[in-house]
Amino acid sequence: MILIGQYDSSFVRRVGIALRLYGIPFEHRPWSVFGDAEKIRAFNPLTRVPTLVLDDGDVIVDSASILGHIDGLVPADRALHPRQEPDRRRAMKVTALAAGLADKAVALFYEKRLHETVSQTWVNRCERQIGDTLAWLEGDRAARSGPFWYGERIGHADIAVAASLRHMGESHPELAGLDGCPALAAHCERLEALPVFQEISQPFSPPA
Ligand SMILES: N[C@@H](CCC(=O)N[C@@H](CS)C(=O)NCC(=O)O)C(=O)O
Repeated sequence: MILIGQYDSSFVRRVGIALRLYGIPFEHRPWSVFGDAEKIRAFNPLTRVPTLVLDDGDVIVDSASILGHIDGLVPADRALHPRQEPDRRRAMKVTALAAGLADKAVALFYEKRLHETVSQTWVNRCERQIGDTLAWLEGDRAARSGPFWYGERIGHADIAVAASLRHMGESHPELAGLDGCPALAAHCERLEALPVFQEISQPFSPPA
């Protein structure tokens, strides 16, 4: 399979990390959504990443759909999302909040960098959504003592939080970031130190 997109996207990165943790071989094409738009469009009419091209030529778009597919390729005891309730829905909530925070960080970046007239209303809204979500995630992580969000094993929730917060910090140095979020800061530091996070990694590179 082929994973399209650069690892400075938290969405691409979390797919790459999950593929590596599952031991699923893949080819990486680090195409930029701006500089390589035509190449990406040939596989995905939305011209977005991540885009995953399967060996039979089928194409899966959107990180949640891609991860749903690859989760189904591994035995239940290796899955990065718990398969039993209520653990499953709780892990999915943390994952969705982290991915949603990354969505807002991307939207905020595009607003500030790509719009000639920046809407302060939209900026305020994104910053409030990011701040409130960070506070929720900090509270939930601080209530847990294990090395990972749900105990001894890494999961999609851990990966999504660490990937999203690295992207947020690098793309928005003007925001408070993880100041005042010690549990999240420790979580991210622990994950970024893992070999798979160091390998599947790219510093944030703004669109030219
Ligand atoms: N919901 C999508 C979001 C992906 C996303 O926002 N990708 C960005 C790069 S970080 C992108 O493709 N931006 C180009 C665009 O939206 O036009 C997912 O989970 O895959």
